[in-house]
Amino acid sequence: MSAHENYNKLVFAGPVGAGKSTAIAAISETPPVSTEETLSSGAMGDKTTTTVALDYSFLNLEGSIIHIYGMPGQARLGFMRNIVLEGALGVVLLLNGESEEVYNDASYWLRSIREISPQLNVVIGITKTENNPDLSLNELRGSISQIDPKAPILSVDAREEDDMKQLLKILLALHMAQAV
Ligand SMILES: Nc1nc2c(ncn2[C@@H]2O[C@H](COP(=O)(O)OP(=O)(O)O)[C@@H](O)[C@H]2O)c(=O)[nH]1
Ligand SMILES: [Mg+2]
Repeated sequence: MSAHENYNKLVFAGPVGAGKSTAIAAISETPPVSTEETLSSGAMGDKTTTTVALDYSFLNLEGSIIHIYGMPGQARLGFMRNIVLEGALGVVLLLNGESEEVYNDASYWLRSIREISPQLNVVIGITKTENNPDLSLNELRGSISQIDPKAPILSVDAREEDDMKQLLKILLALHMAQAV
């Protein structure tokens, strides 16, 4: 029996500004532990802080305690990704749907996760889509089809608890399907 048998760990990944810290705050029952620093070269829009180390929180999802970690988005903290992914049951990849880089980000982040953990379940949530009417989820599916054609892609709002819990439930369902 593994010591981690009942340790349900899920990770939020994605670039700076995708909504990882927002998502973790939205689903947390207690205020999340988070390490933020002021962005050195001025604010990105209205965003003046960014996660340096990681966000952590937990929630009770349908009777199970789920531990949630946010992965640092910055390239310079890329060395931390495999540490944060250690023991995770799955990853919610959040991407900023407002960004011109969203298609590149999708393949870049998926590839990065797959390099560390080839079998890990990933569900993709695209945030801020209301600000980008031209965004095509089908085009996004196309951009990741070589890497992970089965990863579900949903348009979500990271501020909405229900949206974020839906992503977690999809991940847990994928995990259960794998486990049997
Ligand atoms: N419109 C919109 N804004 C969002 C959404 N998710 C996050 N934000 C905003 O985007 C900014 C960056 O979010 P944050 O959680 O700090 O991103 P992180 O760098 O991935 O942790 C914050 O000002 C959030 O309020 C979303 O789904 N829709
Ligand atoms: Mg953050």
